[in-house]
Amino acid sequence: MNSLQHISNDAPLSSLLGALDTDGAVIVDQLLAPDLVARFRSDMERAAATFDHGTQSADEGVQQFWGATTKRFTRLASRSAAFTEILLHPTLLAVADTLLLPHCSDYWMNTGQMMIVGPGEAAQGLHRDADNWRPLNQPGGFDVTISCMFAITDFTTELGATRVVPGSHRWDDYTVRPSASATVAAEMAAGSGMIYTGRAIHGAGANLTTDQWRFGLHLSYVLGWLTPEEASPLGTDWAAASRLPERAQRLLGWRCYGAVPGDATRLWTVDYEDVPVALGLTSAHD
Ligand SMILES: O=C(O)CCC(=O)C(=O)O
Ligand SMILES: [Fe+2]
Repeated sequence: MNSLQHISNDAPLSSLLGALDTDGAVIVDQLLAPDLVARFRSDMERAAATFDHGTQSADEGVQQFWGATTKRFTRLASRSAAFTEILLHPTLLAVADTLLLPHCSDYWMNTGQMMIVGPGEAAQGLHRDADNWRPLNQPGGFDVTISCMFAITDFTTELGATRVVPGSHRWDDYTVRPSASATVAAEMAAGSGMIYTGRAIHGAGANLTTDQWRFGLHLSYVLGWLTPEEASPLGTDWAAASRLPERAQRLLGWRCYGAVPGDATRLWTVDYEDVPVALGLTSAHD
C-alpha cells in the first residue's frame, strides 16, 4: 500500500470505521467547511506568531519528539471560538462514541494541540500515541485513544505530512520498529482530517521546504478514566469555558466523570461534587 484510503465527508460512518479498522488510519476529505478552516487558521496564525519554535525542555527525547523548528501550543479553546466547533465535530464524536464508549462511560479531550512543522524540520520518531498508557497498549488490546490530525494548511510530503504505517495497529508484536520505507504520507487538502487509532504507528514527516510551515491540529480523545496528556481545565479558564456548550465543558475536564445510572463511580470531583457545582460556578447554559 502506498497511500491511505480517502473517504468523503458524507460517506456512511460504517465506511469510515471499516477503513479505520483495516488500516488504523483513514483520511476524511473536507471534514471541515472552508469558512471554519479559514476562521480557525487565522486565529492560529495570530497565536503562532507569539511562539518560538522548539521546546524549552532540556530532555533530548522531548526535543526530538517536539521538533527543533516546530511550533506547538495548546489552550485552543481560549484562543479560538472556532476550535469549539471542531472539538464537537459530529463525525469525530461518532467515531469516539463507537470505539471508546464500550470501555468507559465518557471520554475527554486528550490533546487539542497545534503542530506547526517548520522549514527544514527532520522527521519525528515513529510512535504509537497510546504508548502514553503503555500497559494498556498491547497487541490485540482495545482503543484507549483516537485522534484526528486536521490539515489546516495542505498536507504534502514535502511539507511534512504525517507518516503512517498502515495496519500497524494489528501487529502481534508491538516491539517491532518499522523502517521509514514502511510509512505512507497522509497527503490531504486543507480542511481534511486523518482519523487514526492510538495503536497505529505514525510520526510527523520531514519538512523539506526552506520557507513554509505545515499547520496541523491534533485533536484526540481518551477514555475518561485515564489521565489525558493536556491538563485542559488549567489551560482554559472558567470565564472562557462557561460560554461553551455543556458537552465541550465535559470534554475539557470541567465536569466530573461518571454519573451513569446505577453506578456510583465518580472521578475528578471536588468535595465529591461535580466540578462547577463544588466551585460555585455557573455557566451560560445552567
Ligand atoms: O505532526 C504530526 O504530523 C504528528 C505529530 C505526532 O504524531 C505527535 O506529536 O504525537
Ligand atoms: Fe503522535
